[in-house]
Amino acid sequence: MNIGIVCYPTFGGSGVVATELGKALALKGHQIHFISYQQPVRLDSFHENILYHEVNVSDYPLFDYQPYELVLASKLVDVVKYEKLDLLHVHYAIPHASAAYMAQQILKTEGIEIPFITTLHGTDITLVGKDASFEPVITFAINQSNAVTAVSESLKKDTLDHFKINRSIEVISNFICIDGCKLPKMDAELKLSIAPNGEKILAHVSNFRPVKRVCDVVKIFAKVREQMECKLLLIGDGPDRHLAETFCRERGISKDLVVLGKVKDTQHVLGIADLFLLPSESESFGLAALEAMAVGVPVISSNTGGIPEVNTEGFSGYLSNVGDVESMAKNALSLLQDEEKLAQFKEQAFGQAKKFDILKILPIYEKLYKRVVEHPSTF
Ligand code: GMT
Repeated sequence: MNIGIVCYPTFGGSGVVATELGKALALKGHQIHFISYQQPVRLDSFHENILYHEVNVSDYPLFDYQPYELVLASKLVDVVKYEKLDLLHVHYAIPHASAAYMAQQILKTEGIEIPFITTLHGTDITLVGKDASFEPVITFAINQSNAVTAVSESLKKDTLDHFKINRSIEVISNFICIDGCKLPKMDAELKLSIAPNGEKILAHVSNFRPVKRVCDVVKIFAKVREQMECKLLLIGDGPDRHLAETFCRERGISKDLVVLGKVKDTQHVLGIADLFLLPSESESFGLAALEAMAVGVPVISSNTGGIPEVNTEGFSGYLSNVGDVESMAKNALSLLQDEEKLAQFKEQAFGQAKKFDILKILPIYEKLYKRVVEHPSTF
């Protein structure tokens, strides 16, 4: 099949999911065309069957804000027409679903039918989408998509609760590439450089937006550190990074804080961690937690949104109410202070991640693609 994938190219989970899905489809022989304003971060080398089409937004002085959606729609028309695409799969509703709809309508006037699938990822619904100024366009674009998927049951429910949806939404869970049955080997040299005295390592990966509650991450760390030697590894960057750094400086614990910034191969670094912290305010799925579990790292998280569909209480980690840092720190210590239990949870976290193996999810997407191409009317 000849498939166009529209996504954000940045470090966010939706871009990662879109890119990994495209790479896996290409390996199965599909022709994949990524369409975005920048090369997606996880698409950093040549892959057979994959092409990248850049959406160039000019800086014409008349516009204070460049009309990205229009430029994207024009690019989609061009790529669908000249690359003879069978299907568009857009990740994140804003503005990708409405741009795809516009391209579809333009192409229709030229006698070209192109179905599009919208995958909802989270903040497009839970935060941005609920903003009244976006609501009519999002509702319309979701309802007009030829198929809509959500990455968790929780996100499907949120979408149905907050928008006037008059069509079906299929849940296709996020996935992870599991390489073999055994836990991948961790980088012992890296671990030694971060924790030279065998300190336990807590890790957090995010875009450091307020919804991630980075302050809770450092509060949990500070509480654990009162009881035992440990390090906190922060991966990613964003608006609340300075809050974490300031918190640690004020408490004199900065020497145990390691901020790595935007690392591309997060799983390589996560492999040296003992625990992953995800205390988010809202989270449709929690791909970062799944990436941690896939390298055998148990998760201490909040119980919001789709996280309970990923992290199983008392098995792959522990879940607490949003903001309950006492409980999260207690749960973290119960694992870190008991080597046998920690080893068992590491194995179990890996076992849990295997349930989300891409090999299980890919055929579900392929089946949906086939159905939509053969019967494009919305369902
Ligand atoms: O985590 C973010 O804020 C980024 C955002 C995105 O779209 O890139 O992530 C959302 O999509 C991910 C992939 O489906 C999910 O794993 C994240 O849980 C979701 N984020 C939120 O719901 C806050």
